[in-house]
This record gives sequence, structure tokens and C-alpha cells, in this order.
Amino acid sequence: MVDDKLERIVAGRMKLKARFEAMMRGDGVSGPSIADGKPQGSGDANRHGMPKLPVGQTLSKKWPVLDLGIRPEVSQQTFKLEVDGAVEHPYQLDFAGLLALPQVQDDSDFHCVTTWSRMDLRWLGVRLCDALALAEPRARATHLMCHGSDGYSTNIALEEACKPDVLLAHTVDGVPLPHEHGGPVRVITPQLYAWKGAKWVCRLEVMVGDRPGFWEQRGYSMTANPWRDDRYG
Ligand SMILES: Nc1nc2c(c(=O)[nH]1)N[C@H]1C(S)=C(S)[C@@H](COP(=O)(O)O)O[C@H]1N2
Ligand SMILES: [Mo]
Repeated sequence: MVDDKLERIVAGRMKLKARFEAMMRGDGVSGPSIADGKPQGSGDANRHGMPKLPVGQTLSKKWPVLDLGIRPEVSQQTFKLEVDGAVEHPYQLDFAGLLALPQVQDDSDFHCVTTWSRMDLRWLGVRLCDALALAEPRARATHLMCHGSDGYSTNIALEEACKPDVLLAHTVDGVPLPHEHGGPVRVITPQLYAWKGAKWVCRLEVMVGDRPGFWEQRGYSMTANPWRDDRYG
């Protein structure tokens, strides 16, 4: 980790943090916030007395695989992530580049809109916010489209994308993220339904304004908050 890169991350993070804290407060400049200010249901340590499972969810001991049935040929050797769109500094990251960024371990839960939840997965990866900060999202940027190399896409608000438990994850429960679960690298969004986390992530497209991704075009919720049973429409 070279020092100037770290400085850029820290400076970028502080700028983004101030911006999205203001958005969460609903400062009247960026419009009303759709994000919750407090972490909800994100791993045992962060559950803050919330019920263990959001309404309508069932605990699953197994970890089902849910995707479009297309398994792209991507490995740690061929992994490439583009960060582009409404940013000052578009850039690319390979797997070594991802490992060179600050690594974060976090325990969190995984809620699928099809009603199963997996609890207390131990993830290792890079904060999505750090990866975005390096690109410096433009002042007018509001949302992010995450693309998977199977052609999948899903949209999230930047204030959700910048929550500290949203990771570009490469390791789960001590092992490299299995390919069927989106390895080598996927996004996880513990405070939103799991479809908001792109498996085999290959592109982070920063956007000015919102646009529906794959499931959102088919009637899934733009916001996807499990604690509000915010599944469809
Ligand atoms: N690239 C990609 N990411 C994806 C999907 C997909 O089809 N393609 N499915 C989503 C859905 S609907 C869910 S519930 C989770 C499932 O992740 P899992 O297969 O690891 O359980 O991945 C999400 N991310
Ligand atoms: Mo899902």
C-alpha cells in the first residue's frame, strides 16, 4: 500500500462520508434520503436488538445458489474491475490491486428476497466505499450500477453503497469465495436484500440519477430494505 494512495483514499473517504451523512440527514440539498441512518440487522454485533430475522424470512442452514444460471469464466488471474461513469478518475483494478487496498473483515447476514436468510457470514474484502473514493464520484453522482460478468446488473443509492459493511468480498468464512457464490469477487449488501450484491462483479458504474438493474426492471424494489419488507414495487 503506497502512502499517496492511502492518502487519496482517506481524503476521498472523508469527502464522501460528509456528503452521504448529509444525504442521510436529508439536508434538503440532495433531497430526501432513502437510507437508514443506523445499521440494522447486520451481523450479531450490529443488530442493535433488532429481531434476528426480518419479517417473512426463514433461517437457512445451507447457502442456496441464486443467479441467472450463467457461470462466467472469471478467476483471480483474470479478474478485472472497472470503476467508471460519473467519476473524476476512472480506473481498473485486478485481483492483486484489490488485495493492495485496505482489507476489512466483517460478520454480516445475507437476506434473499425469495425468503431465506443466512446469518453471521464472515467476510473479508475491500469496502465498496474505498473503491469508489479512489475514483472520486462527481458532486452530482447519486447512484451506482454494479455489473456482473454474467450480464447481471443492480442499482443502489450511493449512501447505501457507502455503508461500512458493503464490501467487495473475496473471502467468506476463511476460504476464497466459491465461484458459484460469485467468486473471485462479489459485492455484499448486508442491510439490503442480497440481489443488490452483484456476483462476479466486473464494473462499478457511478451514475447521476437512478436507473433500474436486471431485477429492478422486472418489478423488484429500487430500495430493497428487508427490515421494511421492501421486496417488490
Ligand atoms: N452477477 C450476478 N449477481 C447476482 C445474481 C445474479 O444472477 N448474477 N443474483 C442475485 C440474487 S437474486 C441473490 S439472492 C444473490 C444470491 O447469491 P448466492 O448465489 O451466493 O446465494 O446474488 C445476487 N447477485
Ligand atoms: Mo435473490
